[in-house]
Amino acid sequence: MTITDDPSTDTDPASGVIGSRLLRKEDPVLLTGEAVFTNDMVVPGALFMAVLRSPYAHAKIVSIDTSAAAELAGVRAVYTGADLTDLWAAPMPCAWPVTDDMANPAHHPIATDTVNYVGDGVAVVLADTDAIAHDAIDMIDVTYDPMEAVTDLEDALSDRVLVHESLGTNSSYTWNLLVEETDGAVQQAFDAAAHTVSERYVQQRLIPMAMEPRAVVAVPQPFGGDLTLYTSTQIPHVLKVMVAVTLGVPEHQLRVVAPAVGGGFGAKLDVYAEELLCVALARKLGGPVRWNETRSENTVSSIHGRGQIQHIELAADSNGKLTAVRVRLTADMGAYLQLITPGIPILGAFLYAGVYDLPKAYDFSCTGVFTTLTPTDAYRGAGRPEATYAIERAMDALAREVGVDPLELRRRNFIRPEQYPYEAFTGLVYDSGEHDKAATVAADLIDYAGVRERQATQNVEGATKRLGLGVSSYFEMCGLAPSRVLASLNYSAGGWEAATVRILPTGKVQVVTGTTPHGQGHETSWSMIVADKLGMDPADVDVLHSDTTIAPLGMDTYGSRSLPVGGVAVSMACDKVIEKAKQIAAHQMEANVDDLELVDGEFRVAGTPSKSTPLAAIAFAAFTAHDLPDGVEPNLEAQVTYDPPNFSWPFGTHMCLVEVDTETGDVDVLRYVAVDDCGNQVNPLIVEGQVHGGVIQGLAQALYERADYDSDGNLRTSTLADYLVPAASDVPPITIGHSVTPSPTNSLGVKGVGEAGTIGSAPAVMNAVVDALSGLGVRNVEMPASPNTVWNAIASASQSTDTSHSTSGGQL
Ligand code: MCN
Repeated sequence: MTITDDPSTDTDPASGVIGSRLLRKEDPVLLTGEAVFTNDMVVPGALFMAVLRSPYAHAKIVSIDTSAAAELAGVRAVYTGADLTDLWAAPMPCAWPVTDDMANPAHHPIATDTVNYVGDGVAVVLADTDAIAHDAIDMIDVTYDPMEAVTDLEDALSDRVLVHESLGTNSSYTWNLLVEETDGAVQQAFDAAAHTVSERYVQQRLIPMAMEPRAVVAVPQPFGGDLTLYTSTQIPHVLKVMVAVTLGVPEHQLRVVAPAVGGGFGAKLDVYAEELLCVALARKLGGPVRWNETRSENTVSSIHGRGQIQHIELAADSNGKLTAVRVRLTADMGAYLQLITPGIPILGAFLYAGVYDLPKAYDFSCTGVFTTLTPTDAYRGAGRPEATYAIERAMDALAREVGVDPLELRRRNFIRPEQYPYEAFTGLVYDSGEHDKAATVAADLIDYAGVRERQATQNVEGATKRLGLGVSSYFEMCGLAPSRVLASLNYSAGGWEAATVRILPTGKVQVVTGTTPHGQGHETSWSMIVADKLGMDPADVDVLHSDTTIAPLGMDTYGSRSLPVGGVAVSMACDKVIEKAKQIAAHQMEANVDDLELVDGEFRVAGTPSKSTPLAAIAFAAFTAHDLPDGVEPNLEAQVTYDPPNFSWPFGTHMCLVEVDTETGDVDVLRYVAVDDCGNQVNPLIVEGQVHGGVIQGLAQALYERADYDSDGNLRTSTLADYLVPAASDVPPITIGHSVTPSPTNSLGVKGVGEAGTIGSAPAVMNAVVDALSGLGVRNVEMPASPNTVWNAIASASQSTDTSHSTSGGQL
């Protein structure tokens, strides 16, 4: 793997700690194997749970015989769904009922009468060891009456076979967003357009594949009703509320802790059956219960991502300036609605016009459809990579239609810097952006003009190694808040975040954050924010998180929200602490509060630098409380709960250079350039790490990964031998460039970056692949662009002059 950076474009830390490339505090324990993951926890007396999973995608459960399993030595209990119905106070939660009439079948942690996907839980065993529990589930005898599987989205839409008979339909909901300046503006724009394109793209299902599968340990206290749930989750705070509601556990007696998580990528932003089962069974039996997911189990029992069929139409004037966008989506919900399943495509609904200046002529509709496959839910980017893919692929199609270079077409359409803050067609206000600048940095880094010249000489008739250059300009809509805007989308949670900053008597600092880092480096970043504010060493700041007893208030980590919401809350809490400390300092220094300033960790009287008191001394004085001004409480601590005024809108341009071998279909990524503008950067090293990981995830969707099902609903890619996660040797050279356009909506001027790489990359790669083959008549290649798929696309293009519209079915 070669990852190269362009140091000339690094953020220059003008002063202080923010902007410096501090190594992550989190890494030593992870790299030395000292970190404690949930499954590392030693819990004496815990029973091990194993789940028997359905081998059928769709079947009635006729009978279950658990007698042999129950008799196995070391087995403590065996339960079927019917045995456990009394434990559920409510069905498993779906927190995003996107429409009032959304169909949502009741879903419990263990099936009772039908199974609806391969991997659906049918029975559980509790045993003295993990091995005995797994042996025992093999001894449970289930008689199924198989039904036809529903694996094709377009077939599912026809309701030929119903996934849930009681619903009478496979459609969960249809969500519309029609924005028109005047009635019929969209159709009028299409009627009047000089150019139109109509494209169909398939977002294949992906398996998130975090480094660690999931694990759960539920520990009830021996005396009293308190219970601690340790789990590999991104959302301990949200989970706590949901466990309380679903199981009827008194919330004040529940503590949820996320030890080292091992990556989540959205898949651990959920409330899973096994979490509810462990808590319910630990309470029922009065002792600890634990569960550890195997890798193959993970491929069917943790959520999948993407899974959409996208139809996008663009209308443009004779210069290629967009005049209307129409989108029709069919989104695969899988068998059930998990925590935010139905909302994922809706998160993309606002981005199908990308970074372009579109008049009020936008027509979006999405239908969520049930299939007999593993439920889908958030996967890095969650709706936004899908939207970006569609608009960016369609912009290339439009460029071919208009007959201009794809970068030039984008430049004609970019929202211009002077239009910011920009009220978009949807009514959302984009905070800041310089799209042409980001595109120019990217074009310079990849030598855009030079590559176009090389193409002219290399991609000639008969050439078997063809160069392709792909462009993708994107928005990453993140830091989703304020809460009242989320309410208007029917989203059940808020968008705020909480932070406490506590200066201890000796001057060291504790930060308590409601974010739940699981690879994003918040301990480092939040320390840097505090160090910068208080004028101290980041090593003297400790960041506490991921435990609902230590950090009772929080909304957790997803949607690239943690810095623009949680990090800003930390900064605001620092301001509050400084204000209090200033009052104490003024009192002690017999100075006017307004004359004091905090410089390099000490309060100085403006104009009299010799008169100063260290912040640490003020902290000690606040602790002893011997001599505080009237009305000032002891100790230095402040809490802030911050609900931002707006989303944050990072953006950027990615470019990819590929060489495609037309004889083998092999795609070789020669260069990759990512220019991501996330406003001011707290730690450019972490930003780059986030971008690298994200780019590789998008590249993996473009070239390698696909959850491949047969028509009976069996997952054919249930091991890492079949599901092609890219290896380090598959990763191309990545050049990172930056542009920095601060957000005007928060005091740090920051925007999120956690999903940017994933959002920008898949369309850049696929546009490059299609660009390489455009001389052969290829207009579309489906993802993943495996050698076989590419070779077939070339072969069918040679038989047909127009392959721009795929005619494959609705299987993802
Ligand atoms: N950062 C910065 N300056 C900026 C923006 C971000 O220094 N202008 C830093 C932040 O301080 C933070 C990190 O970058 O340390 C990411 O911040 P942010 O963009 O706020 O994103 P979140 O922390 O909310 O992370 C969520 C995001 C998502 S949605 C997924 S999915 C994802 C991702 O982060 N999953 C990950 N990155 C991951 N990285 C790892 N290792 N593992 C995962 O599961």
